[in-house]
Amino acid sequence: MTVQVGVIIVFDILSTRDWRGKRSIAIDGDKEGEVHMLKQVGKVAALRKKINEQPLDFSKEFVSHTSMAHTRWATHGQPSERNSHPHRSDPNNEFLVVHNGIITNYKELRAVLEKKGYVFESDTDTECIAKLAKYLYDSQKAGRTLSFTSLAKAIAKELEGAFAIILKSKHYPNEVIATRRGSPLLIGVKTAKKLKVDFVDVEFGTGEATDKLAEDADNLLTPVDPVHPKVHRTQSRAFLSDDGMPQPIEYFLASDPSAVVEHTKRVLYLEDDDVAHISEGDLHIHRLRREDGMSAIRSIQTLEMELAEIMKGSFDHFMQKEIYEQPESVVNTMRGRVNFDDHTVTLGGLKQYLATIRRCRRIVFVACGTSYHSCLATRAIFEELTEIPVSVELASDFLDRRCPIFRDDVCVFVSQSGETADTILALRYCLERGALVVGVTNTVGSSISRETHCGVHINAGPEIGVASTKAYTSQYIALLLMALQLSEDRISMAERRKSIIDDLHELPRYIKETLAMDSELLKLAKDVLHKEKSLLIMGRGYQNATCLEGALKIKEVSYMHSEGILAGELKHGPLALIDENMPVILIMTKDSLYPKVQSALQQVTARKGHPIIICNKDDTSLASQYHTIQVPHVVDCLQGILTVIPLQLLSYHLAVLNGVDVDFPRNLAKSVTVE
Ligand code: UD2
Ligand code: MG
Repeated sequence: MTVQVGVIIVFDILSTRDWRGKRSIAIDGDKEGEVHMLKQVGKVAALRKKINEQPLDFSKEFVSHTSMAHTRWATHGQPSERNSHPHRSDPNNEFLVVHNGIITNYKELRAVLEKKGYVFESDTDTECIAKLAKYLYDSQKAGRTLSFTSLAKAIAKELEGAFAIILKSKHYPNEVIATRRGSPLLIGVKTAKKLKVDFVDVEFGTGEATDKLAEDADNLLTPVDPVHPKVHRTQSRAFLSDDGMPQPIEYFLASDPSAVVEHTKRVLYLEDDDVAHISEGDLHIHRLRREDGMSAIRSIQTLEMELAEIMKGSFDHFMQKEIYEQPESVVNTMRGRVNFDDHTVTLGGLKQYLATIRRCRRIVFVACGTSYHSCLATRAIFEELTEIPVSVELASDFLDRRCPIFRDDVCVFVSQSGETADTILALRYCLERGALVVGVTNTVGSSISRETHCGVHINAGPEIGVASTKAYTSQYIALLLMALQLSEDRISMAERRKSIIDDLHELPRYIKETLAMDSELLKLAKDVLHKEKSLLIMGRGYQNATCLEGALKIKEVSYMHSEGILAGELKHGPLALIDENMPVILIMTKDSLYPKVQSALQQVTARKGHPIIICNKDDTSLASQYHTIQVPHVVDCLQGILTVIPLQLLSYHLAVLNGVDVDFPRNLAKSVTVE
């Protein structure tokens, strides 16, 4: 009986939805040991086109049992064909690997392997895994055959950092290895008939240590599993059908369930350091040794959810998920750009243009909505650090006014999607007038990214909720990094820059602390604000942008009226609104304007207002008299990141309480591609 077996590997579903970067595929050819590998930068459609253009006929059926594909741009190296996965051990493609995560000791491994004569072809951290595989394979004693599993265990032992890896090799035809540490990896199982049992037993090794790369690779040969790969093993119980017979089966290895759900809803999640081996239609899961408390089975679960739900994970809405992603998304914005030890910032996208920007007459920020607020939030620090005059423009108004723009202006266009119509029109307008145009966007390959001279990708990851949250904090940081980079030659700013960079380092921790107040904010929304018709949010200086952004969030997702008010403007009009019934949030963090905000507080309380105060944790004077929301204290120009988060959470809770479809509020679209 022949059993059809297939293994398909899809990494990073978000990228297959044309999110960013580089795409590639490797599949076995008809001849023994033949592997076809195709790589393409750009969208998945571009790879499809390239496949269709091959002299080799890709529309015919290959008798192939395994193939791998990768769709992500990595953290190392430019997105280019050279840097796309799979990476290979050598020109004969003896070992091929796809990888998510970061190998932190890749420089050391690369140095060792280069000494041994390996020639590296890419700038990636991943390539060292393929080279290491070949090195370890080749150094086994003649006549002994190392199983693919033992080899994989030996490789994993040498790797540091976070990884999910898929490995195939012409030495182990029709076999695949999958292992992980710290990065997600799962196996989808597709069979025609029901499975006999819904779990796979974990097979524990004897625990022999496999040796360091630098030492003799002999020890690697400890035959944990010395069975020749070609020899058919007993099939594990799980993959027999109800009647106990082997059955056709397909496996899908992926980093995210959303990648496989269209093929199968039966998935099994690997644990850290599991080594999954697929061969001859059978899946075995191995571990080096048995650990206390570690389950001896991996259960095959059925995904009950639809695609959107799977991507939301344990959150109810994308907006909520994205708010909670901020400790990581801000790190992704800084990753590879900030050196916290020597207090320097390097934005690769601006390198060539720094001198031009420093020489400019003024900087004009142009944006809409939340992106406009991120410009407002960073304007003061830009002016302080660079000493270049900065103006901030709403794209629609900028165009309406046909604002004068000259050759020595630098115009910065900020947009999450990079497709905001008004912002693009303003961009083209400035381009025509000879200004240097700079983009700040979350979307690689977007119109703004392509049409600007240079720019910065904020790398916040895809934002799906219509109300922008993590893109705001990442734009904020990207703009701040720009100011830091532009001012690197100013000795007088050294201390200031150092204190900002030190606090950037602590920011993820502070964001987590702020998110921990969520239940308090839910209570505030439920007990106090939910019943109200309107909410005023006041502050000044760095917090003016927070007030406007907080009010925008509340309006757009909860449909409650809200207004951000510059506290300095109170007595010029808004004070007339204040009485004992008007809900007010006052942002009063400890910076140089604190005394002025104190006087705003007095103006409000003198009219019998009862403001809720967003203040710093170390400001104990307010808590006894007012309802306070306490956020960690950071350097003034970063404080706005921590004050906006409670307002994001509040708006989210108000929206849910009001029964709004949070991710898709009425009348609004994610990318506003119309004027
Ligand atoms: C680049 C790579 C990144 C990694 C890193 C290693 C891209 C997209 N990023 O990140 O994958 O290899 O180098 O050092 O290749 N740009 C615009 N307009 C915009 C935004 C960006 O023209 O609105 C340009 C920018 O000037 C640069 C390129 O796009 O030439 C990439 O920008 P980036 O911010 O992603 O650059 P970097 O160096 O952080
Ligand atoms: Mg460009």
